[in-house]
Amino acid sequence: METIFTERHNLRNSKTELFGGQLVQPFERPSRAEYIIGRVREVELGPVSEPDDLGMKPILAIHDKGFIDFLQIAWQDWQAAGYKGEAMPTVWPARRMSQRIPTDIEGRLGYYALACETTLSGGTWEAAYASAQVALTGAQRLNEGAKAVFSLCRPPGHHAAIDMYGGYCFVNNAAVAAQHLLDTGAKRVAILDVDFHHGNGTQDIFDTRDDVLFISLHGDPMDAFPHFLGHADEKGSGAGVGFTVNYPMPPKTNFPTWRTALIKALEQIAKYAPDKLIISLGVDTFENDPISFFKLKSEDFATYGADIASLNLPTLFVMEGGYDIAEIGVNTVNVLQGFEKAF
Ligand code: OKP
Ligand code: ZN
Repeated sequence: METIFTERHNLRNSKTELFGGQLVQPFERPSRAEYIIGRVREVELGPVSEPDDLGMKPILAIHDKGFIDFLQIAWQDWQAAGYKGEAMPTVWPARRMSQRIPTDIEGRLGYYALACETTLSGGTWEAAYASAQVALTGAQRLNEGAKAVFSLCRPPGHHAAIDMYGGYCFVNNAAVAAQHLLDTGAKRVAILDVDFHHGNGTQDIFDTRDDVLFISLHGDPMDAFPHFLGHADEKGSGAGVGFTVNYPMPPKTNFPTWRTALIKALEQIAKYAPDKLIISLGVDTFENDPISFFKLKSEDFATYGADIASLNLPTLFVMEGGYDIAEIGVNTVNVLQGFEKAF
């Protein structure tokens, strides 16, 4: 399997994350991608290629122009305001308040952020742009006939909505890739999100649509980030009713329980008969993940990779989360090898 990767992910290297009331070193850090690419090379998964540059158009096919403009200018405006730390919001347009976009940078941060653990820092936009190109290049490879591709995206994307960033995400890489596939011939695309966290951004982007089936397996939002989306009764709206499916699961969920939900999801995908499949691949379901509460073991990742292969669909793996850095390479590549051996 070919991997798409660029060192430009290193441009996303913020120094702070608000966690437990303290500013700590971010869990989402550059070494994550280095461990993954290291394992890809160690097991000789396949060639590693640089992304092509497909430009801004496919990003703006998903995201609001004002939001993307904001991501590009926010760090400069924050510094110009004289602040010493990294950029984070302190105020939001909460219930019954105005949704007018403020002029002041603090107001704009609150308008465009869905969470404040994720700071904006120099290079963030450049890395997020490159990450989207990694996903888009993977989608192009499927169009050229590849059976499966690994887009080693960093920063991740599934929490990013049309006009909101947060949860370590800025541009929704999987959504941008899905739209690109639809714009280049696919009639239907399925996105299966196996990251521990609910893919609120992806769900929101495709909420009203029937040309993308979105299915997510995740920690119950009653107990886990992003807390305000991902309940089992969210099934899509308008023309999209029935094309959003959520499997929230409780703390300590083990692989047999998780796999039962996966098998149901795979049956729903098979019935939908998409032209292409995108996996939002987070390995923070691992038992030792520092910020998550599922109990998957390293060998389980290979097992479910093989389960996904049984769909026999052209498949794009888009990297999302996973924070046990020592094991992130093994767990991620186990999914890809499990898939390849069974495909
Ligand atoms: C990004 B991805 C835990 C706080 C978690 C943000 C998590 C973002 C996860 N107490 N805050 O889905 O892996
Ligand atoms: Zn996650």
